[in-house]
Amino acid sequence: MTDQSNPVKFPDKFLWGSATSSFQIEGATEADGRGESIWDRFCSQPGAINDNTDGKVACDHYHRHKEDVALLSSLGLQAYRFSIAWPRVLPNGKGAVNTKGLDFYDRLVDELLAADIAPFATLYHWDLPQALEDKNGWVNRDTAYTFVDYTHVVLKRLGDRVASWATLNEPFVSASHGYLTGEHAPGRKSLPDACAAAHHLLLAHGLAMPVVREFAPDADAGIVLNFTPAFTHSDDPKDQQECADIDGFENRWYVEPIAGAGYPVDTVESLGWEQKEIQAGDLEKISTPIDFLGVNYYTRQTVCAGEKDVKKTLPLTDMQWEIYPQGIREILTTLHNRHAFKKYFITENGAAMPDTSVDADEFVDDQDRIDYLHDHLQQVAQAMQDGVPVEGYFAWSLFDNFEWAHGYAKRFGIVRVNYETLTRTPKASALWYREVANTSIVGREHTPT
Ligand code: IFM
Repeated sequence: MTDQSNPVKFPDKFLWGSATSSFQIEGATEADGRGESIWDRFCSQPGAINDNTDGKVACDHYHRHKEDVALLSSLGLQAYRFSIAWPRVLPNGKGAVNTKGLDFYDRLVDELLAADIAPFATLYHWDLPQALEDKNGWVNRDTAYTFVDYTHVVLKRLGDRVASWATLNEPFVSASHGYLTGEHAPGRKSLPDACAAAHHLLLAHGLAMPVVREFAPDADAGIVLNFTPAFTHSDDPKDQQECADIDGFENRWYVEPIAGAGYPVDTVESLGWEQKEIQAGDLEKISTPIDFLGVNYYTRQTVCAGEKDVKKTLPLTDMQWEIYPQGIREILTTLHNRHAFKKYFITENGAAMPDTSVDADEFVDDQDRIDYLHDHLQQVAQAMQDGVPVEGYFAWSLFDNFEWAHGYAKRFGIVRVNYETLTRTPKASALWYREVANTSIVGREHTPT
């Protein structure tokens, strides 16, 4: 462990932001012509969401975006990462454009710019139009081309004002949780389908990149991937193999084709993926150079062949995820040594915590979340000292919000949301983070004013 007691100063131009996604905060799922998404359909299936909730209201950001931008501004944040809901823009996935849906993002972007906050947009954060899932979703190659048409529509309208575009958020989760384990929408369970979906997601990314560049020549264009390092405590070759397979399936499967190295051969073999979906030229398209890699990091995983629930030895967040701050440095240095992307943003990092200490004013004194953010940021600083060009950090999440299959039970926000009144109250972590954003200094002694 490095000594984390000394405050660390980040470069002045380092960007401090916070992140959300459309389905998790917007609500208004039936407003102004929005079409149905796979998450609306999934939530309606009994038992799919642990607390039987849905995204109909969420944080009601769709109606409160002005207030929310003012909140970002009061926290002194310089960048805001959000996603665009495909079914709000194209209710049937393709064809007729819903102008009112686009108008919403237009207003949001203008409000951010007026507040001097750089808009970081993600085109796809898991809310596929249900109409496309009805045609086999991401398992259907056509969905990749339809994504390009959607990108066109969005970029034509917003390409002149958004600072940074990410095509996809965490394609691993879309493919694996959506098509293999079924714990996420659309709730399907097939390894061949998950492999096909993963390939078509990556193809969609590669095909959309030139469109982003054409309509937003001055913006950065890239993709956001999640990384969960895999460890084993044992020297047993079976455990080592399991570890390499999991690393291949979750971490290397996406970044390696993007970096031009193709799919990890060892993992392709051990999964038995026949690669029938790969057509001539696909890998070239997928490896179109990116301006930045967005890195989402939360935890590590410990692996033991044949065992599902390996004993966790580190302190846990409310997601029961081990807190392993040095993992963010390890991931960044490994990625940079292997692939040397031009630059990196930490596009998500944060923790669900129990938030039990809510006072009468709804203030949450979440020292545990501050510790988490502090310790991870110190490791980001170490990675930068190691030579990794990291240019910004987005705390996940700005708000408590809809945490997918967990519903509203897990709170990741630096700002508390009361789901009855929809009141937003900055937690202690938001005040601490405001100070960080103001000074670019990350330290424990740094008490918020
Ligand atoms: O809430 C999610 C987010 O949508 C994608 N990355 C991980 C977060 C926490 O689970």
